[in-house]
Amino acid sequence: MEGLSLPKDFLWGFATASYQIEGAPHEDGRGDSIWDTYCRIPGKIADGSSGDVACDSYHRTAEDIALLKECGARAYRFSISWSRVIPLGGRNDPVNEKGLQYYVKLVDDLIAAGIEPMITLYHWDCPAELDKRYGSMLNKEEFVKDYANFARVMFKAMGSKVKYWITFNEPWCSSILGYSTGLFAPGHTSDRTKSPVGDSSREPWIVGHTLLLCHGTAVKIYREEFKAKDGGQIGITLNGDWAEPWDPEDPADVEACDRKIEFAISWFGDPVYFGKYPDSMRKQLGDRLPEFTEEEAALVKGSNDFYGMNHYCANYIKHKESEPDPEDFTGNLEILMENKAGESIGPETQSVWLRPNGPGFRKLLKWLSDRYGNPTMYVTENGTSIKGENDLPMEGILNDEFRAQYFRDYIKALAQARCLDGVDVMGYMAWSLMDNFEWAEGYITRFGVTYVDYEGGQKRYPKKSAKVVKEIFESLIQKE
Ligand code: PNW
Repeated sequence: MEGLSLPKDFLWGFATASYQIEGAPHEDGRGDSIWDTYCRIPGKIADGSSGDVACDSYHRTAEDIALLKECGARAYRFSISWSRVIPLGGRNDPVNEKGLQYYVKLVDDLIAAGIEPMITLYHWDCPAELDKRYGSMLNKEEFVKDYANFARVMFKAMGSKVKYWITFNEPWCSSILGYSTGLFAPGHTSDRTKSPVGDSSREPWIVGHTLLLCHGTAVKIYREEFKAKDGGQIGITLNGDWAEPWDPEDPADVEACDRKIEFAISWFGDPVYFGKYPDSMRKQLGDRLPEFTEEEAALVKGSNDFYGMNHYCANYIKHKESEPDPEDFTGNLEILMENKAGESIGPETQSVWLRPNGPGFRKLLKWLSDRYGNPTMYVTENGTSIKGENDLPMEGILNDEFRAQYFRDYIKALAQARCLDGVDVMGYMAWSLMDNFEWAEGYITRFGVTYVDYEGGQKRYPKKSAKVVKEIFESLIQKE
């Protein structure tokens, strides 16, 4: 990484999410989330598993913190299980002091260990009761108030200690995977072979709108009631892949690349920075995409103190000649792994959607920085699975050179974006601190820099990549 460096106060570490690591689904009064109920539906999770035990982090925060120290992390991004803190979820429902104290102690212990906590308020585990009561995110009037109450409970409990708040992790996934493809909880889709309810032509756009209003409302609360005394920052984390044209000579493919990123990222990014949805989305979706009232637009516009970026891979994009399908959420295009010349965008991994392509990370950082006026950015997730990793013996899993190379390529791309392209990226959280419950793929797919032995009492063993990430940052970060 010759000639590249990162500033002294660059924040780096690892990320996890509550449902993926905690286990203890009924302990100390925790209520069900939509992932608890979803996992109970036969056929939804590839290996028939659930997050009931996962990494058992509810009982092992001391081990997790020791692991973070060993990995050299400066920061730890984790999320709050809303139904641990407010088991039924609503604004008039009781707060579960024991559940709340789990997170207060985690934050205290992290700080005592010299590790900066970065909190995601919502990483997909919506209290199941809110879905039952009123359809959760499909009902913006109710859901915004309940989310706002939850956010305020958290700001009050630990605002003086936590300097980085993320309102939502990847609203695209909540909306599209939860309400269009039906791959994630609550599993709505128009495909009646998969779900008895859902309308993929409308619901994802309604859900996205609700999430934006929740974000705007939480940020307003934080800024009005907490920011001055607590001095922290708040933002939303958006996910999206880089897009390369299938045929670089075809202007329609080149244009489709921007449209792809707009449908994935600017769907949320444009309202947060400009107070409106992208024109490309309005054009294709018409009145199926909700309109912002003036008041809503004002609430959402300017609501990021920083840009939270989750990024994993790149795709080739080919435009379509046909009229867009009402269920289309991509921007009416084809997403391909090979270009016109038959070149692969990157090697296969265990995740069908994930093909590593380091240079694409640099390009997307620049694309986002240009579009949103050079905001301060924190990469809040980046990492990879490895094809067949789970079938290897333990020694093979620990020697994860493929993942180590991924991190070399991607962190180099980040340093280039910062040093050569002027992107103000100030943090990086690798996904993930440890192998964990990979949603619909269960435990088959591993993303950790630490091996978790699910048969051996959830014991943790750092892989090669943990050491490599540490070495990369130690060599890149300026000493003076
Ligand atoms: C992210 N896709 O999810 C999540 O934030 C993590 O919880 C998750 O474990 C990690 O990435 C790895 O999957 C994604 O289908 C899930 O494009 C699916 C997609 C993207 C991100």
